[in-house]
This record gives sequence, structure tokens and C-alpha cells, in this order.
Amino acid sequence: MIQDAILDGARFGEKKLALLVDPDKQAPSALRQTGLRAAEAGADFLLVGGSLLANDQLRESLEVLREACSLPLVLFPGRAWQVCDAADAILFLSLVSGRNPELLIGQQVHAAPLLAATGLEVIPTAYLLVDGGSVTSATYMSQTLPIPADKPDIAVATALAASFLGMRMVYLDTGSGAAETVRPAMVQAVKQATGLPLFVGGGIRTAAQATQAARAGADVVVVGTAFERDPDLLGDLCQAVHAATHIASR
Ligand code: 1GP
Repeated sequence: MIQDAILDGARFGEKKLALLVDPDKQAPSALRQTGLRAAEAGADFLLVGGSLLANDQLRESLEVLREACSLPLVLFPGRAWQVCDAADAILFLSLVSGRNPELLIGQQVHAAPLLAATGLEVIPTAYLLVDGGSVTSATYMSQTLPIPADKPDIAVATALAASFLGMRMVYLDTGSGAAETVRPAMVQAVKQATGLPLFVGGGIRTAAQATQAARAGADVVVVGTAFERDPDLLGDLCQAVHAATHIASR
């Protein structure tokens, strides 16, 4: 079970890197190479999805990735129709930083019967968008206000509420391609307050930023845009995240 692997990793301070693959940005024909490179670089799993997903190639994309590598495939859906049984698991997200009922519970109601009919592992995840200095697709498409970057107390209150509602993971995200990453003070505060496995992503482009996120408390560091711009970076980013494991557990 992927959720158990993430929970165990978080318990023992093992840091993971998830590569975000947006099928809108890479044609299925290019994804074989992505899968191969991700496995070779040492990524722990793939997150597949996006805010828009304008093309209808989700299943094909997953099948190509499956054939190219043995990494777990986890859906990161922007909408209910991004449910596909060619993946292994789904981050069942509720956008708790926003007040858009459609993304708090509406889409989830549409997705639930589809999910019940598949064997997909469902991972209940509180999704918090944080201001990263630019309007990202995630913020625009969700029509919600992100949490101000310098207000860790709001992120803590939001993540705690989600944890009391029973959500099992927290994802702090400034959105794909964001100018800035989530600040370490916010990562640290949310991790400390909730103790839940924590995903952190958005705007991570360098090994130093990946290390910073992992050391601050991220259990899973998510990278997308940096890989799209320079696939050769992924090895360094994975190494940086995995090296933080030893630091965190000392
Ligand atoms: C977005 O956290 C992910 O949801 C990844 O962001 O594309 O900026 O790495 P980047």
C-alpha cells in the first residue's frame, strides 16, 4: 500500500521525492523517457495529473509510464474525471485552504462512485494552496485565495482542522511553476502541529531548495517544472531529498 509506505517513511524520517507528471505538458510518446529517467534518478513515485488536463490521454499516459518503470503511479487529480484505474492510488484531495465548495466536496462526490468501482487505493489528503508570488494554474483554476506566504498560523489551523476531520496527509503547494516555494517556517509549523505525512511542492528548482523543504519537515518533496525544463537535474534533486533522511533521523 502506497499510503503505508508514506506513513512509515514519515515515521522514520525517510524523505521521498515524487515527480509530478502533467499529461498536458508531455505527449504520451515522450513519457517513456520520463518514466525511465525518473526510475534511474531515484524518484520514489510519480504523481500524475494537473489542474487542466485538456487532453484525453490520461489512461494512455499512465500505461506508457507503467511500461517504462516500476514506480508507483499516484493520481493527483484536478477534477473528478481524472479518476483512472490504470494508476495504483489517488490523492483524494480536498482543497481546504479555499472556500470553493466544488473543490472541498463537490468533485469528491462525483469521484466517489467511480473510485468505489476501481481498485485504486484512496489516500485522503488535505490540499493547501499557499501564495508563491505568482498566480498559478492551480490558484486560477480553483478560483480560490491561497494562504498568505507569511501566515504559518493560518496554514496550521487549516491543516489541523483537516486532520481532525480525518484526513491522513497534508499537501502544501504554491502551485506548479510558482515563483517561490513554501517557506520553511510554514513547512515546519504544519509538520509540528499535525504530525501528519507532509507533501511540499511548487517552485522547487534546485537541490538546495529540495533540501530546505525536506529538512523543514516535508516527507515528500514534489518536483515538476524543474524536470520539464532540465531532466538532468532530477538525480541531484533526488539525492538532496534522500540525503536529508539521515539528517532528519539523527
Ligand atoms: C505542483 O507541487 C507541484 O502541484 C510541483 O510544482 O511544477 O513548480 O515543481 P512545480
